[in-house]
Amino acid sequence: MQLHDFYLSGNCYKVRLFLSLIGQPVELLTVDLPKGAQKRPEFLALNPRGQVPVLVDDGQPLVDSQAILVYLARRYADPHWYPLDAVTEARIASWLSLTANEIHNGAARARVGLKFGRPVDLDDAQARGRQVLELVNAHLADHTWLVGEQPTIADVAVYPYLAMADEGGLDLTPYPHLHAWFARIRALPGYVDLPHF
Ligand SMILES: N[C@@H](CCC(=O)N[C@@H](CS)C(=O)NCC(=O)O)C(=O)O
Repeated sequence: MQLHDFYLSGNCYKVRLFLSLIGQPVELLTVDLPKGAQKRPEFLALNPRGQVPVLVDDGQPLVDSQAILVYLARRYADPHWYPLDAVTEARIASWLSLTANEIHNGAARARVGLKFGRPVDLDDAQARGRQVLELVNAHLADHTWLVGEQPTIADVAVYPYLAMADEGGLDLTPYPHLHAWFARIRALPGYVDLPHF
């Protein structure tokens, strides 16, 4: 199994974290995003979207961090990570969607603007980021994990960009339930630390 990876990417970290949590070895292949390696023909042949992460397993390329979590959970992980129950699956899907839309366009985009110097509407991204921080903090006031009684891929998908939201200029101090959840995730066996600049 190989992961086409960029260390500072939260989406790549998400996959590295889950692989480590489930004890699945992987070969990391760095894609040099600052040099535009993700737009070269050989990479586009693997992922026409021109983005990392890409997981290659049994010769099959799989793109998009949420899709990769689904694949890894179904194929390799203990069922609690992605239970086979229609309501639970739908609830997990809703958090994966939140990650791909509201978190991507909020906390993640603000971080890309401040840390990678990309042109973004910082005020808009931070406002979206704060909305999600408030939403997830409120949800966690009476939930240990985002869905159900055990950690699932929803926690793995949502955690990275919220835990790194300060790198997008968002103040994390007003969200005690988020901090308690961060601590529960960091205590999981196999946890690996967030990427640092
Ligand atoms: N929905 C995708 C988003 C992937 C994504 O935005 N990847 C970024 C790194 S975090 C990337 O490759 N950016 C380079 C580019 O778009 O040129 C996922 O969750 O994997």
